Amino acid sequence: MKQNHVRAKLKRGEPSFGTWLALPDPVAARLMSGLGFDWLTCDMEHSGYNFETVSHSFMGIATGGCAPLVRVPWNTGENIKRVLDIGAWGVVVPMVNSRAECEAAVQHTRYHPIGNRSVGGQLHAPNFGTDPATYYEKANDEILLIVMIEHVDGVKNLDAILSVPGIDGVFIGPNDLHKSMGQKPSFDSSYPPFVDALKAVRETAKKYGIASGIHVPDVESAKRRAAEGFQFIAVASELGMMLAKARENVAALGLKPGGAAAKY
Ligand code: 3PY
Ligand code: MG
Repeated sequence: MKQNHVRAKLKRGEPSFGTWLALPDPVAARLMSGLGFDWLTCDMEHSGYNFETVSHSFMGIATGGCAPLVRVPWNTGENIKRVLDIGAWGVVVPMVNSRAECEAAVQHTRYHPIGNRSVGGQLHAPNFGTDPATYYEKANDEILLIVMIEHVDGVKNLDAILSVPGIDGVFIGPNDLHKSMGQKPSFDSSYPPFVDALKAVRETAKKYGIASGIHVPDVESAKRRAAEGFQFIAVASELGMMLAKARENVAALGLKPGGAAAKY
């Protein structure tokens, strides 16, 4: 069975850079997979991805040597079981605000004796280059489980959440976190409760021997967060990168949004 290089890197204390996939498109996923990112996360929470488009995208991602991950739409057994059964190497679980919610994520993700994931599915074993029997034996050691802290309630309960056995890391959603603090959604700010929360997440993760991570909008912020000690770092999304480059080209040509359509 293939080793999950992302989980191994995080366990060794190294940073791991990837990006979000927001276009529910297997062709885009295939093309993104060969660029050198450690992992690609299909975002089922905030995009049009469904189980079918995720499973098709995984085929391309696996070919490119990237780890195929999914952010599930919500922390439910059905979501987590189905993305793992179609071949995810790991799950990112949004909005985990309490110990009970974190324990539920572990139960959904891990097979007996750690959790109660049901046995079944066809695509998990081939996506790890193995047979089902080996997959069932080794999945608990290879599947990456990352819980998201993105609400003030999660920050309040950090110790209770991050001490749950069976999780590999914690990932900060800075936009939701700002929103829960009554601030405008943003990837970064100098708002003191936000800055303190990031430090608390990093230090609490370290205390419990798990990796911390965060979503950033660009490479400069990715490097800065890695230098601070964050390890699981998501740099924007394929859609964000496409639009940023397109905007740059449009501006360089002196065009304005809607200008071309209005003329012709
Ligand atoms: C957030 O910023 O809220 C996120 O969920 C980023 O992935
Ligand atoms: Mg969020």
